[in-house]
Amino acid sequence: MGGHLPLAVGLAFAARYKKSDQIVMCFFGDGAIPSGQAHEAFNLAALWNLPVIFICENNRYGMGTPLEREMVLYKDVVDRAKAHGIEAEQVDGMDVLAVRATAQRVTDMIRKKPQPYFIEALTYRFMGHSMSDPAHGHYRTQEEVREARTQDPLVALKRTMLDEGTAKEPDFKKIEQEVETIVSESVAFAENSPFPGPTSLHTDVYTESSNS
Ligand SMILES: Cc1ncc(C[n+]2csc(CCOP(=O)(O)OP(=O)(O)O)c2C)c(N)n1
Ligand SMILES: [Mg+2]
Repeated sequence: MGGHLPLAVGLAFAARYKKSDQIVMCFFGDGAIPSGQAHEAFNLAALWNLPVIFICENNRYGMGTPLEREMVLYKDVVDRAKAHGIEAEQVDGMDVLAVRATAQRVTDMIRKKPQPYFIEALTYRFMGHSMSDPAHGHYRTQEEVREARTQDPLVALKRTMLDEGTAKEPDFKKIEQEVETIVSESVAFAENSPFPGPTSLHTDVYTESSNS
């Protein structure tokens, strides 16, 4: 958790070093915010003005712990980034089109003027954190989850698209069937594949040499 933030900063440094116009987009949960490596990453990204967009999916809980029980002086997560001199803004993470517009505007801006940026997407997790966490857990009420479900971003987008006439009900049925097929084929592929051998341990992790 949070271990990839310094990697994102390293990749942004590589983009700068190679004089490419690449931008790194780094996604993580609210649970990563109080971790040490997150703050080291924010500090270096700001200090070296690197082209990395930090995107925090703030769903109000790190596993079963509400944010206000994780951080003293908890208010807005964006303030943590601002404290390191990183420009930051909140977006309604339940609004697909708002997230898209924000991502577009921020990437356009950073391509013109490389710098780190922080986006806090305010969202919610309908399911438990993992298999060991029941659907609503002991840390929140069923009512809270039910209330949040009324804001489901996919349902809301579908409603907007139907209202605006950009898609029709059969279009969604087709997408749902395609997704069902991809998922069941992926499960069958995984279950029918041999277990990876010990020699695969370093695959895509280390490389002996690379000129690319
Ligand atoms: C460095 C580190 N510390 C602690 C953990 C244990 N841990 C696993 S998930 C988690 C919280 C994750 O919170 P968040 O990123 O908000 O994800 P969510 O529960 O919302 O899915 C913690 C503390 C970990 N995986 N790594
Ligand atoms: Mg979370």
